[in-house]
Amino acid sequence: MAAGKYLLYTFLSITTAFALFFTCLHLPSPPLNAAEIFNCAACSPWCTSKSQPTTLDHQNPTRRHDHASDIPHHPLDPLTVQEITQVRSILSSHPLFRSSPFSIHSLVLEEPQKSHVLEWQTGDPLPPRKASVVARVDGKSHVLTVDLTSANIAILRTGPHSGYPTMTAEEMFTATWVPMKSERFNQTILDRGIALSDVSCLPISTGWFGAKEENRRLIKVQCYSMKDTANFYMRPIEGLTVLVDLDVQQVIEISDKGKNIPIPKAANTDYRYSAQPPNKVMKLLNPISIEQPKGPSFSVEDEHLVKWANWEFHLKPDPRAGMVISRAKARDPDTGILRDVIYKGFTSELFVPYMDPSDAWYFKTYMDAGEYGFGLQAMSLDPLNDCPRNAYYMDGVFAAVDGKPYVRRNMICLFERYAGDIGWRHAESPITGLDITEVRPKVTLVARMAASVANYDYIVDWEFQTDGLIRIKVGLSGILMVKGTSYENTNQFAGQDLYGTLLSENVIGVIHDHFVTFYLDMDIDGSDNSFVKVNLQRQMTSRGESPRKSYLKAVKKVAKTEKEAQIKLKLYDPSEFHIVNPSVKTRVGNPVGYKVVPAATAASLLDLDDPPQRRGAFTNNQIWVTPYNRSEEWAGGQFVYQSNGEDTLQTWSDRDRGIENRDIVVWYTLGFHHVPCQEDFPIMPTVSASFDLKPVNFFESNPILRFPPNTIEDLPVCKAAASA
Ligand SMILES: *[C@@H]1O[C@H](CO)[C@@H](O)[C@H](O)[C@H]1NC(C)=O
Ligand SMILES: *[C@@H]1O[C@H](CO)[C@@H](O)[C@H](O)[C@H]1NC(C)=O
Ligand SMILES: [Cu+2]
Repeated sequence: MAAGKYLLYTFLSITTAFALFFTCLHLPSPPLNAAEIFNCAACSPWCTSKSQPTTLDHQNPTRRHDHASDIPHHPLDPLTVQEITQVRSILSSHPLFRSSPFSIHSLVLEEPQKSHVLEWQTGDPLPPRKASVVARVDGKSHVLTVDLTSANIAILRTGPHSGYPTMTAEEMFTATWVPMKSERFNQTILDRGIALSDVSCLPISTGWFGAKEENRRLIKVQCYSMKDTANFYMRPIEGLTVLVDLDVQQVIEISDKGKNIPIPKAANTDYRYSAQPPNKVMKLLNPISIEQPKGPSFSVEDEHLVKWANWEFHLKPDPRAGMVISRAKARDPDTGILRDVIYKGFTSELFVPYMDPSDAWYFKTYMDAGEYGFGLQAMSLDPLNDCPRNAYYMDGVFAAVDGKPYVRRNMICLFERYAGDIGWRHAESPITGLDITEVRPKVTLVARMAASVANYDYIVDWEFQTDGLIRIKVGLSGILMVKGTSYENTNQFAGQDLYGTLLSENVIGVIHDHFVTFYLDMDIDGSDNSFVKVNLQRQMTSRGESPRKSYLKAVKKVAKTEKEAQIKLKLYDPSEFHIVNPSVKTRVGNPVGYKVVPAATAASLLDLDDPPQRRGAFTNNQIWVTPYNRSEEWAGGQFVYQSNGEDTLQTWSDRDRGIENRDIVVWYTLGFHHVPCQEDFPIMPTVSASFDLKPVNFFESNPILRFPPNTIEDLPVCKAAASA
């Protein structure tokens, strides 16, 4: 879902900064809370504040790391504060930028050629540092490469082309004020009995619905009443849509079709703890946290290189993708060698179409990464609630509209997760006389971010397991985008299509989908890989062959070209989806591989020619495989805003290029159909879905066989009463 921010923007920025300071003062990493000190006084020393691990000083969430002196250490490290400043000064001396006002829509590291990154080893000098910049000057979008060493600027592409760059936070903010430039807008608000000071507006991307909307950057602004609640999303001023020109920030058109629809009441909409009636607060649980008596087992070197158990990977924030995992390698338990698994993985695009064709709703078909910036919308994580104790927090360093660097604190967290699950086990029945019980607890490492794209919150987890599995999970929470209605009870509209569910008096939760498409450049033991469909087929036995009539047979088929790897999931015609390295075999001769393991998901049911689906065509299949091409990273195209769908994963894949035994990229789309229900009001409990990347004949045998079990000596109890 989408939308940046509104009238509240400045206010919120200030409170966010304030909250961080609050955090700093009141949540130091060693427990200083009186109860904790008391509890720990008599216990084994590891849980006192003195013996908290200090080796990972930087994992203190409250560190006020000054990024001014950061320097890059790895070819994939994001641009530093100094580098962004340098790019800005190179740009400002270029004729293109000197003569006219400009806006920077993206300013990120231009990653070196993959071959250079693969050759690079710790200690080598870094490949030349370059920035990739998307800027708008005089109504034209430009894609530039800025070389930081030579100060050269290469202009790669200049508009016009289908679509516009990601909006800047500044223009989203400005757009929300534009309606108030209109006397008619003000009058409409007043006519509905709402004070202008109570109005909060959202900048809503317009999608694309034909030629009449082209050659002009547009946004639709819709508003809410903030009176008596912080959850203004539940108080829509329904049917009022202001079409705004995003470049000149002027009202183009006001559509007002909801005059008779009441503003839903404020009662029971506030979700803040502080706003709950004190006598109704439910303290049903004791506080909980995991214990790590010897400290966490991961380390983060040079800010971005993560080492944990048998994994190593590079992790960085990105303004568009949110979080990027690169060069993920797993250590082979037999040889001790780090083996390539993923070259690069990230959230490439989202697609969130609403299922209401009426005037104020039809255009709500968000593509959050390319339109709003999935990383730009990721707010600071809340220590102890968003991520557990001992988490490491990574800041995002981004460029503002004027090219100046700014820091988004605690944007990503990294932590070890023990959820009480089992890594592997076996117990022998007494009849064998063997008396065996062997169990290993499952501990994983999670890299997490949470994007708040206005009302909605997307939690993205990359969870690494010691057995080689990687689980990629998306959690949906936050607040529904709701529609005002005159109905107060379901008995008032029998048989009528409301496009959703009545959630509360005058509030409809509109049906919608969420699709999240992941880019997965798999490099299994090297770059040249193949994609193999392992189709499970019913095989009939021949007459008299067996008491059985049928069994299942695995039929392997290597996809030779892209179209053979356009996959729609089918429960009654199931397949496994392997990415293998045909040149590297196990001891017994299987090609080493990983498989994509889908789980509960949803597919788009929109008509393929519906304009939103043309733009979101990357959701037409759940899996795609393309040959590696560094220009093909964003599934909805580079310029997604108002794009018409001519540059998507679908168009690339339809070229049907060869994908056998070469460097390939796998794309996976995770989907949710969301039919809102009353429990989603006034804020949604998290709903999650995931998929796995799982080793398949990658290791010679169970890679965690030799992990030791837990013993009581490893896990002393902090306080006797604590476990009672
Ligand atoms: C509309 O109301 C706002 C808030 O009171 C005010 O700042 C603005 O000037 C008004 N617009 C017009 C055109 O009167
Ligand atoms: C790489 O991608 C770009 C953008 O889709 C395309 O123009 C180009 O033809 C592609 N190159 C190859 C070799 O497929
Ligand atoms: Cu939803």
